[in-house]
Formats: sequence, structure tokens, C-alpha cells
Amino acid sequence: MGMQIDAFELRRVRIPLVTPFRTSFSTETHRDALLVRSFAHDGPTGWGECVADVQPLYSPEYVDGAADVIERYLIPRIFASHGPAAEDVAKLLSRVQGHPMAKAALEMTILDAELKSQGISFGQRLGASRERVDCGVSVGIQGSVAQLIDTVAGYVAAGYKRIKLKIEPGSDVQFVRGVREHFGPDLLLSTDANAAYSLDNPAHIAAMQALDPFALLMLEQPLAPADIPGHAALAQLIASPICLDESIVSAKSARYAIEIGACKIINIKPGRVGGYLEAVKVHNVCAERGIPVWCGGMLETGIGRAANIALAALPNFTLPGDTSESKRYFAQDITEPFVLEHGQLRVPTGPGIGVEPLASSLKEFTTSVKLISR
Ligand code: NPG
Repeated sequence: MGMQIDAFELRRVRIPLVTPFRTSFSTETHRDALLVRSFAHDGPTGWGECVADVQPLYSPEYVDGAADVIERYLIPRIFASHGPAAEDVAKLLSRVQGHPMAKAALEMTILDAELKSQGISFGQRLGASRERVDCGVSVGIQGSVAQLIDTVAGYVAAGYKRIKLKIEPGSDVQFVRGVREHFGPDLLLSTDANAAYSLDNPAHIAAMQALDPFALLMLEQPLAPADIPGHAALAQLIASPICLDESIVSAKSARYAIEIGACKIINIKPGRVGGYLEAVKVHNVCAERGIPVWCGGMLETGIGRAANIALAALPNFTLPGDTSESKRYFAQDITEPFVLEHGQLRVPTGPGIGVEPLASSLKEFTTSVKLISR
């Protein structure tokens, strides 16, 4: 048995980003997040963050759709089951197809409430083995090579241990060359294409091959999410190790991708795989097969960031994640900011996610609130 939840609050917050974030699929100027708060019967309040974007461009989910499916199809299943334990939530919701980010947010809020009632932190529950995690930063596509070098220089000075460059066809080789030549061979450098390349296009293949000399730590998700076999074929054509993000939607898909040689590294995002508990399973599948993992980012507020940092402290998270400090994203976050110390963030130790939203920030950034009671 778990917590009996009497009501959930769906709260939308819209927080300005310090700098627009451009990927191969969009340019974001704000983080428009959905927070899911749970009110347990005679128990603590839990928080969850849904990482779905405003538009369905990274994956089919989008934040309005996530809020709708949570309210109409997921919460009723929770209410019907009389207080499920967090570990039973994924199974309970499994008849609803897809919507992993929506499901992950609901599982997260229930897990937070449950752990707070037990006095256990996310890190302890998930199996964290470190008190601090190494952090990298994801750099959006910039207008010019000079501008990119400038931006990267700022992040290197801040102490980030790995720089990831967003790329797309036409904004790839010259950007990577510029950064590699400017910062030298010791910079841990990776690229992320967000599925913008195709094996059907010879110019795309040539561009990916042209990245070979730059000793990339990885080339992340060059091809379409569903095309795991295509990544295995591509691995035979390029020297850069392939990392999969969008393609990995469960521990099962991770096992398959590794078995067919589609990737050497996996990016784990709890929202993408349906929750923190499935994320641990992906971690374990990779650990058993000698595949290093790192924690991805979806421009989370301090709520999601706290839980991501706990996850990133598991033993096989051996590469720096997209777990940057709060001020890389927001001038004002909705929690106390996470602050980089020698390229690392400290894993929260308090019960549950270990952070609370600040009342003043919630007030400032909330655009709507809906209470859904039993
Ligand atoms: O630091 O949180 C972060 C952003 C990391 O690059 C990042 N995220 O494809 O991994 C991605 C990308 C992303 C951001 C995807 C927002 C979807 C929405």
C-alpha cells in the first residue's frame, strides 16, 4: 500500500530563459512547465514536473496534451486504486498507450509524497552512490562560429566538464571544428542532432563522417527516434560513438539498441522512459552491458532538476549530464537555485526530492492552476 491521495493540483508555470535555446527543431524563450502536486490524506505534499514541451517536436507529447491525459485518463486510475505505492504506478497506468512524460510526472509526485512520509531521499531510493555529480552543458545552435566560441568559453570558465553542441545539417562541421580548434583536444565535446539527419541523404552521411577528426565524445541521436536499426548501420560508417536519446523509451528498447550495436552510450531522461523507476531499470540494463549513461535535461525547473541530480548519482552515470546549474536557464528559478561547485552539483539529501518551491516564485510564474479532487 502507498499513499492515499485526495487531490492533485495541475499547475502551469512559465519562466523566462536567460537566453533563447535553439535546437534543430525549435527556439525556446521560456520554459512552460506543468507541475503536478499531490495532496496525500494526512500526509506530505508531493511534487512532480512534466517535461513535455509546448509543441510536439522533440517527441509526440506536448504540455497541453499531457495535462489533458493526466486529468482525464491517468488521475482517475490513481483514484480508482486506493492509494497505490509509487512502484505500482507505472503498471496501473500501462493500459494508457504512450504519454511517458505525463506518466512520469504523476509517478514522480506520488514517489515524492511517499518518500517524504518515509523520511527517505530520492537519491537513497534510486540507489545513488555519490554526493555530487559532474555536470555538462548543452549549447543551443548559435548564429556564428565566433558567437559559439564565446558562449562555450563562458561555460568552460564556469567549470562545466562537458560541452554539448546542438547541431543540424548546415550548422555542424564548421561549428565543431571551430570549437575543437579553439579549445584544444582536452575539452570533452559532444554533439546532439535531435534526429535531424537521414541515411537517405548522402550529404548528411558525409557531414557526419566529416565530424570524425574532432574526437567527439559522442554524436547524439543523429537519426529518427524509431530508426534504431539505422543507427546500427550508421555506426559502421562513422568514428564518433553514437549516443541514443529519443530512441530509448524503456529498458527493453535500451537492451535492443545495445544488442544490435546501435549505440555505445545512452542518455537517460526519466520523462522519456515513463518515470524515475524505469530510468533506474535503463541504468541497470546499461550497467550490465558496460554501456555508460548520463542524465539528459529538458530545461527542468528546480523541481525536476533535484530529482535528475539524484538519478545522476547512480554508479553507471559515469559521464557528465545535461544537469546544469539553475542560472544557466533561469534568472529566477521556482526553487532555491542549484549552484555549480567545481563543475558539480550536490545531490539533495532531504526527504523526497529534497527541495520545495518558493511561494514567491510560484506566485510570479504560475499561469494556471487546476485542482482535481477524488
Ligand atoms: O540542459 O536541460 C538542458 C537542455 C538539454 O539539450 C538539451 N535538451 O534534446 O536533449 C535535448 C534537449 C531538449 C530540450 C529537448 C528541451 C526537448 C526540449
